[in-house]
Amino acid sequence: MKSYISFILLVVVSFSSCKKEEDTTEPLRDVGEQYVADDLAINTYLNSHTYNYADFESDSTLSLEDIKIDTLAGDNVGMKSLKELSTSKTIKVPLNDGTVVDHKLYYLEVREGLGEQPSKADSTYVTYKGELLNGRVFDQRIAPIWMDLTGVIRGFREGMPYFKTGTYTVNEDNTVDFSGFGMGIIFLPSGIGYFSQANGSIPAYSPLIFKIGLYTYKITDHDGDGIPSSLEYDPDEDGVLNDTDGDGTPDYADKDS
Ligand SMILES: [Ca+2]
Ligand SMILES: [Ca+2]
Ligand SMILES: [Ca+2]
Repeated sequence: MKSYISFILLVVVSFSSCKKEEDTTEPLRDVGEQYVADDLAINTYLNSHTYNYADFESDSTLSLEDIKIDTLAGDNVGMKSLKELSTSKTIKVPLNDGTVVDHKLYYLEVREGLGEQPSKADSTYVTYKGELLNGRVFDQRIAPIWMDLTGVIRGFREGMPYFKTGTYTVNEDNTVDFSGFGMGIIFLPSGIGYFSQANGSIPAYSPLIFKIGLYTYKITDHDGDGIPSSLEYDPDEDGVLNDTDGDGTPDYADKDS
């Protein structure tokens, strides 16, 4: 009986503490202001960190787990910073009020692949490791998986086309050996990540780091109309998906447009 009562109490207490949390939820932050804060945090990180790039120049067998990001201190003084090694790309993020906030994505090629570059509407076979700027790993795939880029966060989708696939051979037992696949790192502000949504161990408003290995890809045609999705998805790159007939279904997934 006693334990029954304390169970009821526990349920009541945890329910009311949940409710209290909801009441104190902060209002949605301004996308432009958050971007300025995120870009500053990303630049501070890029300027103060490096990675073991010399290892990748001399050893073509290294994989994603061998990428070691470290601070530009001690033995690393004199090495190139991540900022010097990376390139930025501006991504247009349209808001509901019709304005657009430009977001910079930074990408860095660890190893140029021997194959081809996917488009942001294709399906890719990838390994990845997602980290926060504080180094905490929030997700990783050591064995490659298929990811349809139209179904992932914008920054991941926009970053992938900078990398190249590898080559592969199919063995007699139907296993596949990949070699010379591209590897790189992307750094994204929260506006092209999860923004205000906390997700698993990712707090709201977190800039994200993804180390990526791109094994192979498939050109996709989501609506099966014979036109590849890459040409129908967002060809003018304004962040608004084309919807020619205005029925709310974007062209790449709309058979009749
Ligand atoms: Ca199509
Ligand atoms: Ca568009
Ligand atoms: Ca449509």
